[in-house]
Amino acid sequence: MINLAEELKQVRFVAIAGHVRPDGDATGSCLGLYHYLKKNYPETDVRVYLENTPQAYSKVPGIDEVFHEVGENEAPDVFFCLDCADEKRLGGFAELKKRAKRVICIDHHVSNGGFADVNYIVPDASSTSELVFRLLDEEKMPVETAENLYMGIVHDTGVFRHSCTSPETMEIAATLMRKGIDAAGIINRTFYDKTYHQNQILGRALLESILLMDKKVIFSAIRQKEMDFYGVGPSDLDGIVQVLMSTADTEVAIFLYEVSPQTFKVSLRSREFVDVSTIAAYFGGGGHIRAAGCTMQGSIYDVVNNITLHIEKQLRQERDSD
Ligand SMILES: [Mn+2]
Repeated sequence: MINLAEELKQVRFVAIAGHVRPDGDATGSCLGLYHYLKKNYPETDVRVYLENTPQAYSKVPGIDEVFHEVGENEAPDVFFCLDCADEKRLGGFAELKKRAKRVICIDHHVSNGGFADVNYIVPDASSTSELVFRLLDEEKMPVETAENLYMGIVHDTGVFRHSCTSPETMEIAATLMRKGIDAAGIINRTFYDKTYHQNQILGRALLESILLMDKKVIFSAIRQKEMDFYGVGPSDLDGIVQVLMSTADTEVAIFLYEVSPQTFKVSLRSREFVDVSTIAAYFGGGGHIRAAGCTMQGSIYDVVNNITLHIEKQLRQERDSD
């Protein structure tokens, strides 16, 4: 475990960054740590770096203080790299890692090989936000930190539903609630609420979805021209794969969206047996056992065909081992 007080002794500039296309956990863990350090280390210059965050996070405490670019001469004494399985996931903020005197990585991705000077990696933790919580002194935690960490846990557990939700996760959530956060508001505003257009494109994805492999797999895809028609971008498609996965009796949900001609971002979810992280890793992506993603080339048909071969193989092994 990391001793924060020890790490931050006489440190002047601390930078914190999360992964590209920040989700609730990347945003929540970064801003949760940010508010804690700002309150307890007033002499230290603390900055958070994230790419643009979804509109749904507009009320998240500290979101307006986030930097989106690295300044020319910014060289942190300590750099916290949160929720990133590898250096590539930092995107443009990898520059901070390069310039930093000391790099501390806090993460819960299975694929994280430990690329920092100090690595706190716990693959079975619900979220990076949960891991940040474990490093902080409860008594010194401002409510803004509690709000952010709660958001991170809520998002990565799918509101305490996914199998990564442990009794300890619930205990941490309870502690955060006691800090006086607006728990229901955070869940509704940042997780469930959708704009009208986001709901329309979700409806479209559901209408066009197809059951494959004896109804074990559900699949849907959104093309660029459909996104243009509804006036939405990639971040508006968050959560679609989860709704597909809620189809009873399916084991895997596959959701694709087109990023350029013949190139698709692929999101994978599984219910119980299939390890989608190894499938995503095979195609150059990564993630968790039940939630992973990658980018693939070819027609929609090619992409789905390639993925289902891997699913088929895993399900066959599962059957044979019975
Ligand atoms: Mn995470």
